[in-house]
Amino acid sequence: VWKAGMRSLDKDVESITKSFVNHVQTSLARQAHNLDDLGAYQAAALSVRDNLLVNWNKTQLQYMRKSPKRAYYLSLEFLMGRTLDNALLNLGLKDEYKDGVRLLGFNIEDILEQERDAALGNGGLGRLAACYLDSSASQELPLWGYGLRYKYGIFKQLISPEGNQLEAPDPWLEHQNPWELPRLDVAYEVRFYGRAERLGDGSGRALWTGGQEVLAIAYDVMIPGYNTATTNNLRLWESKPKRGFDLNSFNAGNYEGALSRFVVLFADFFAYRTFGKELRLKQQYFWTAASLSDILRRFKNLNKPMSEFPEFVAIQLNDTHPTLAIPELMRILIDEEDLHWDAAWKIVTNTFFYTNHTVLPEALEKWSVPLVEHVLPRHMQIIYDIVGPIYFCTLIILHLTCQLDRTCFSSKASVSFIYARLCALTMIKTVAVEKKFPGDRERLARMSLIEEGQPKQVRMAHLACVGSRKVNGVAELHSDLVRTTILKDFVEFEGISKFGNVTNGITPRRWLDQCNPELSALITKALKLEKSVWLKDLTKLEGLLPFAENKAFRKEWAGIKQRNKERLAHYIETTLGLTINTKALFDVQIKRLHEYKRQTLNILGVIHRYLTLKNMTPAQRKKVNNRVVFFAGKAAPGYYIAKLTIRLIVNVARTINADPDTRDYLTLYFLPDYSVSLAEVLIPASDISQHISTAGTEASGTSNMKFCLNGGLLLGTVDGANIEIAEEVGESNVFFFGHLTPAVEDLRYQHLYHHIPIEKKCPALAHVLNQVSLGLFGDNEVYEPLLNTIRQGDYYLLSDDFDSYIAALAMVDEAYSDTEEWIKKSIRTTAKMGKFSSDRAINEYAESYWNIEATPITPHS
Ligand code: 26W
Repeated sequence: VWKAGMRSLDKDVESITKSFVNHVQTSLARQAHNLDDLGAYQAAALSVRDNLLVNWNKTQLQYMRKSPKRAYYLSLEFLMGRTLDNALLNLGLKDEYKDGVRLLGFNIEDILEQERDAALGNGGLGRLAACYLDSSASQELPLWGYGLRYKYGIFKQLISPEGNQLEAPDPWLEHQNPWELPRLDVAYEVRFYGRAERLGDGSGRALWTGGQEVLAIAYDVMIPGYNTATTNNLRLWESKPKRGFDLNSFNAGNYEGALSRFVVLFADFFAYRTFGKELRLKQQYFWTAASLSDILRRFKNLNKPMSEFPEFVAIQLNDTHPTLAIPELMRILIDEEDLHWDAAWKIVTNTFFYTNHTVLPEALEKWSVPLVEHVLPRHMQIIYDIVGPIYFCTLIILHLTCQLDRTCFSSKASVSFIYARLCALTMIKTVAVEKKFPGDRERLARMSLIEEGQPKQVRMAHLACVGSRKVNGVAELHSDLVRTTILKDFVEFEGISKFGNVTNGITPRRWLDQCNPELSALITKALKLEKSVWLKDLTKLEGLLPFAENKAFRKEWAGIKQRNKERLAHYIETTLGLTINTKALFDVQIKRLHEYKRQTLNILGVIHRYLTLKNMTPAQRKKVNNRVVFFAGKAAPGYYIAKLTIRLIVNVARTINADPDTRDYLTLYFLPDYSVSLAEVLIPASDISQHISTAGTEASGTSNMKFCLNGGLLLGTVDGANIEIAEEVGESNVFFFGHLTPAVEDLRYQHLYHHIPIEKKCPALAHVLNQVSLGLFGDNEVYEPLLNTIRQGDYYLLSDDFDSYIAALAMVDEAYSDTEEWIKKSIRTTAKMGKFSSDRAINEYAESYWNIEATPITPHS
């Protein structure tokens, strides 16, 4: 009876309209005749959700029945963007819904525009997580995401009349969210603070009591695969006070006390600057503890011995943010499951995988020891116990070599426990290390999980590394840098095979088919393949190569780029009231504002172009390519220099867009509030995009892949995934400039110790800086702190790369003048982007890291 009653997919227009009208009347309690676009969006979303649920139920049921090994992607960020269009595409119901809502008097495009972005993250790392969810479902891999159900997404960016970034909250859940399923029955207790007392029986076990307990409640988001029934899950945790609201404190005006039982959740990576590091640490623990409880409960349903945990579970740590999962799993296994330390450690180190996403020292997470001790006393003990044996063994050896320094002993480690463990330890390994590096005390200090200082700090990257089965970077160059810089000592200690690379990828569903439907249709026509074939095997794009020689095809290709520019111009006209010259080259740099990404280099290049144009006669100007430069991106609220860069861009735009001498040849726009949805309009419209980080600083970049997939050419440095893009598309199809990674250290040294005044070193740049200083763009003096970062120190090497940057821009102009050749480059670029599908990346993780297999969901189960 149950089976007969089971719902199936709405596949035809009739059942779609029926379910739509049904939701209008029942779920929304509204009348069909006065329904607005927002209501229509909600009804459409609810009816699509019913369809997703059919597949979601089937998928979860089959995972339960077949118990395949599963992978879990722990990420503090998921930049999902909008869901409706993607769900329709993946379900294969786009045309049906388009027709269905039209019959009811609506336009699908207008309905799609109603949806707010789910912006639960900051940038590349969060969007990567979203692409990986799409790919894992599309590849039928049993993977779940775990994250936080933030009350506020990343802040909304406003620009003041002076050009300053202002931040406004993003209460994205204000209107109800049709894409989440509250699971009020899935709840776990999470403890903070309190006391941890070792049992003192030599077992290393402890009792953690007291403190504060909160509840983690699950909200599920369905993740449909493209053209498959597989529908995976993203589970987001919300926090609730455990025993009701503290009304007494509340009424006494002690709001903070009353609220302290919640873990208020902010997506903003930098919110902790305002709301305290303690909040961020609590968020991290809250989410990892809830996720682990959930994973363990699912494993226990299998009735397998704990030692088999790693055969059924792989946990991916997206950067170091979830690293507390390592001591937390140790705590559960030892204190609650009664396992011996070594057995527990074996399980842990076969379960976790760690991906590093940056080598910038200021972005490597460290937690102060007193803070961890206060919030998570038991975890601090465990971290010391992880450090202890390695540390003690080596110390004993150092003692034997008469180098023992008593201050090295950590008072917090349980000496008796560690001595007990010492006997069991594989001394051979330590002795081998000692043999290899006799008495190398500096190495010990470098490798420690605890950094000495006031206060001492836990180095999360080291903890993630020693607690994981494998470690990887996100592009070849970056993975090399991980191996040779931040984790060099660990490579020498543990062997190189633990340290791999998985070059990032992007989902071609959202980043080509959805955002550029015309181009997708042309590709389908040219390849003579079903769209579903090449969208799932992106290397098929190579079949476009011969079409670069086909004039009629080139015309179609260029026509699409032109219409995408017009679509962007229309969007800007309607949202910002600005008129854009669509007959110009569109030059785009969109990403988080950061000194290492060098938006400053770009804006100084724009000023250089402006000054050059000013010096030309009208006749000379007429020969110059028209150019429209777009910037978009958010600065961290506390990042003064990045905010100043925005202000400079906005004010340069104001001046040059108003200059009658030049405005036909050069205009500039800063588009506020960059988001996934804005990227979807900007990327298909670009002729050239800029990825110009100082060599060795951008781990990978992923928007570079998105632009190239959409036939935009790349202007960049030899950094991150730019290098691999150039390898694929050929260096003749990219515009590279600037110093290479190995030169960077030397150049920085020279800046410090052999300073050459900028006027001498790079007169063109000095001239540009002086014009800004002289107030050409208003705001006298305001920009000095920004300009001085270049005049003094110049850590990101703008003065070293400026001349070659200007030369590269000139090459772009020259290449763009030859329209037919340019279109050929554009076609060839798209054709060679197959490698950068996130399907390829997720399969690499599945095979070489997690050891999980595709688990197809049979439609009739
Ligand atoms: C100091 C700036 C900063 C702040 C935070 C850099 C990096 C972070 C995060 C901890 C990590 C991050 O977002 N890294 C980005 O990850 C992307 C996905 O792998 C890469 O494409 C980007 O190059 C990398 O910066």
